[in-house]
Amino acid sequence: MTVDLACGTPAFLDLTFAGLEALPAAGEERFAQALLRSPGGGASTAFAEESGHADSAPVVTRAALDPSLVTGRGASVDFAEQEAENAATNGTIIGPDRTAYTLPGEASGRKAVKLTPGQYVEFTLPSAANAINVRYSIPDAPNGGGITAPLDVTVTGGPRNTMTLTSQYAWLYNQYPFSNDPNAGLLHPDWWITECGCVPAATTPTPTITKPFRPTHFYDEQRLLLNRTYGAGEKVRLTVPAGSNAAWTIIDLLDSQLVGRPHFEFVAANVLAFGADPSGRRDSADAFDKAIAFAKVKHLTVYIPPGTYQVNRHIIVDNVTIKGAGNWYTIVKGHQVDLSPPAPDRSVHAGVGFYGKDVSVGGSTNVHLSGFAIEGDVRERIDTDQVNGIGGALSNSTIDGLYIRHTKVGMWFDGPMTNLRITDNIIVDQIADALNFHTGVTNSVVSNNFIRNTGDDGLAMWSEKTADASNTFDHNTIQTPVLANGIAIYGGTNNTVSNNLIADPIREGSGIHIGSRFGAEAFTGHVWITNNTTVRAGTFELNWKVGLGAIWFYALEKNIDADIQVVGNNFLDNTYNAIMLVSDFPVKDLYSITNVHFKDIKVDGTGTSVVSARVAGSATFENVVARNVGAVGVNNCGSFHFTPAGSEFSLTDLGGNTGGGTTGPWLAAWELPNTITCDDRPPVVPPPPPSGW
Ligand SMILES: [Ca+2]
Repeated sequence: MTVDLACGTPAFLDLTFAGLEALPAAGEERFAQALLRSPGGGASTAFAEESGHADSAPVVTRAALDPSLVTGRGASVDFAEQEAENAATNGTIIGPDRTAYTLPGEASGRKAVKLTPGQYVEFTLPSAANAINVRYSIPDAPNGGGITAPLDVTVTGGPRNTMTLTSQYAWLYNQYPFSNDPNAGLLHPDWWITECGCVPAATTPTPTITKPFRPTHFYDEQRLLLNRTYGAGEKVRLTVPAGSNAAWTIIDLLDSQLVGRPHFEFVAANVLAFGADPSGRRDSADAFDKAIAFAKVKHLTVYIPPGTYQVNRHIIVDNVTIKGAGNWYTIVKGHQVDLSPPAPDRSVHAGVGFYGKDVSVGGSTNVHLSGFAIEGDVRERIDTDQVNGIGGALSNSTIDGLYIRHTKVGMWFDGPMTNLRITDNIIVDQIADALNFHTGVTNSVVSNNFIRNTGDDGLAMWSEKTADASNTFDHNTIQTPVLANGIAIYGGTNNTVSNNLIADPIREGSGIHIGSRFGAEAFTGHVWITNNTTVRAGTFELNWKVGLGAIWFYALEKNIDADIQVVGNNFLDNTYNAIMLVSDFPVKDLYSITNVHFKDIKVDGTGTSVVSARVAGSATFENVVARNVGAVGVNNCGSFHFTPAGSEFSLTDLGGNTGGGTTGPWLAAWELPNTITCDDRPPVVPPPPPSGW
């Protein structure tokens, strides 16, 4: 979702000052201390450099955590993640740091390894592998647009491969919808910005704005099939050649895996028979269309054999099955095409994508896509461009085993539509969301997908105009969305978010978000948020200048009063609070959040409180167990009237709410039901790393 927080007034700044007079005396001192912190400081430790260590026993992680801490959560994948900061290197470890606009802040685990030419990082394979994926960052060109630079890959006893790294898909700057120009002035000088706490165009003298302004989206990733299979214990060394043109190369992590043989489909409409070019030199779009038309007549599957196929426009799919040889082998790759004049849908660019028919012409049904990669060429965010990997309306359809990168949104659906199953896909390096169910998507499932490095929400349901209903996001892994949230639900009916693993959201969002905003329909029926784990979530909201919760509820445009059950979730290493319920200053007396129920929750480590309530309403708590809590258990501001009746937000203790931290039990009797404890910027106490419960 487009964030709109940068627009308008700094409401929460005003609001907090309004709240100052109501603070208890002890709180005033802490509040004053909090104000002295730098705006971007977050809960992070200062940018620390330390030299890497030399031992090389493999440390396999999931979202930079010991896998035993996240058993059963997130996607089951066929690769092993190893963080560079745990590998052997003669480079320099950067981080930990959770500050937005920094290289460690966007790294998995908030740490990475910085190499200069001649330096290396070396990973020990934990199991047999014939393929790797490297997540990395290299500098932008001085005037934007990216550079390419080499990275040598050697495995014990094997030949040298050289990857060509690129920053052409990385490095965005400035205000929404962002720019590739590091030297650009403000895109919206008439918007309030947090950096000066002012509207620059309306301020005299004009404030000096540091350039590049708000650099972000630093990382990209790249896959490589090795020449043979290497055994466990063999060493993958990534070396920056001494003559590299990149001043530095940051390695965040390595994934390694054993890729199976290509899949062949012998009785099929093979795209090669219709003129497709597996070398990628000639455009294959028309050949794909012909194969699809033939397959429909003959009731055949369309097969795309191993190869790279150039496709620079949408392939329209309806009532067809398309299979590739596997997403390591069959790559459908496009380059961006300028459209002049714009297309009827207002797109000014075309790009590769598989699209169902638009709902205005009936949508598509019975589409089954599997086993190939879609690689786009999207380098900037233009929200009217239809340059998504998958799009349109797809009812009664399946999407399985795709790998999608460098598109605007991996999969963006415009309903109404129903019964779509999306399983076992990898979506990385997106300009915006990985997946969005937009408008009336129903009875659909998104399961076991792996998502990393989106430029907006990882998985979203956006009930604009028509409610999304009876959908489930289950067992997905979402890492390092550089903007917005891991999973966001904007309105809708009877939707479920279960068994997901969400790590390292970076700014203007958090792990799980339930938001009444962006013109969404109301939440009705129930919302079930069950058995998810978040880690290192809760960003520092740069405009409000408060920390967000790992899960946050936001009543901006309507009440949130559906039956919301938050059960069995683990919130680990929360940067600020674990649970936030919030409204916005101009509407704080209009909208409330009620009927939210928290049960069987584990909170391991909060920089500040367990619960932060900055809205009118109520919630119940049962068996919410917390430890390593950095501030008072409940930050209760209500709707900021601070009357003798107490906060406008009430908590109900249903029992079993134990544990706490530096300020005692997290849910102490004195806090109930609605004691005002409003202290929005307490000192952040970074918790110890999560451990077994
Ligand atoms: Ca890392």
